[in-house]
Amino acid sequence: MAIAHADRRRQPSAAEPVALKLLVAGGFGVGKTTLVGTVSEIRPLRTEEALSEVGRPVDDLAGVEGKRTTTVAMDFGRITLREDLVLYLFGTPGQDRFWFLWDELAQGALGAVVLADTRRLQDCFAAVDYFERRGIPFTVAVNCFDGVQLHAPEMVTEALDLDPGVPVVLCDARERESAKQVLITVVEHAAAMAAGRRAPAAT
Ligand SMILES: Nc1nc2c(ncn2[C@@H]2O[C@H](COP(=O)(O)OP(=O)(O)OP(=O)(O)O)[C@@H](O)[C@H]2O)c(=O)[nH]1
Ligand SMILES: [Mg+2]
Repeated sequence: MAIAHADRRRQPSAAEPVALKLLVAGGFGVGKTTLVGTVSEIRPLRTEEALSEVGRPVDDLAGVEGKRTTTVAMDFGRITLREDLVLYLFGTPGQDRFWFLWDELAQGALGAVVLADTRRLQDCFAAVDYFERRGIPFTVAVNCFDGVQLHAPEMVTEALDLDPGVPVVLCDARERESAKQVLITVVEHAAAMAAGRRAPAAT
């Protein structure tokens, strides 16, 4: 009887959603905080500090001249993709001097979005390297800032020297549906990678 009882308790109830952790990474000022805020159904936690005159030589504002603040620890948001699937989003700080926080944030992450700005594609190299090295499935999402010529996803794959399986999508971080589609792409890619690892192709 005691065993049967314990077994029953181990079954996840249908009403209990699965919670997954995703990271939103990328270079400085690519729209990470914007994306988390756009999709989050709770008021996102932000850790913004004003950009200062002192930081001017290192904080490259080309293309985002209107930017007044920067993330110094993380962004946090939540979105329910389906009634049985909740995503917790952790936006990373974009500036190199906060790299030490990434290992903490990456713990237990199912996958990641690497946001990129095609005007400054090189700024996301470090994030791509980071996830490749750790085997964390990621998707590159190109944030299409207004008035900027779009590059085809294939060109981004080539420029970033991505493995052919890594999805590249175009998005607008300010549009909820667009941002949500990015997250769905990451979850599906991570699920496909996990399935591939469980059942390696017969050699
Ligand atoms: N036109 C346009 N502006 C955007 C878009 N996404 C973000 N922005 C603006 O770009 C600036 C940078 O956005 P953030 O979301 O703060 O960028 P971030 O990646 O979190 O920046 P850090 O945390 O400092 O690295 C802000 O002024 C946004 O309003 C977009 O898709 N189009
Ligand atoms: Mg930010």
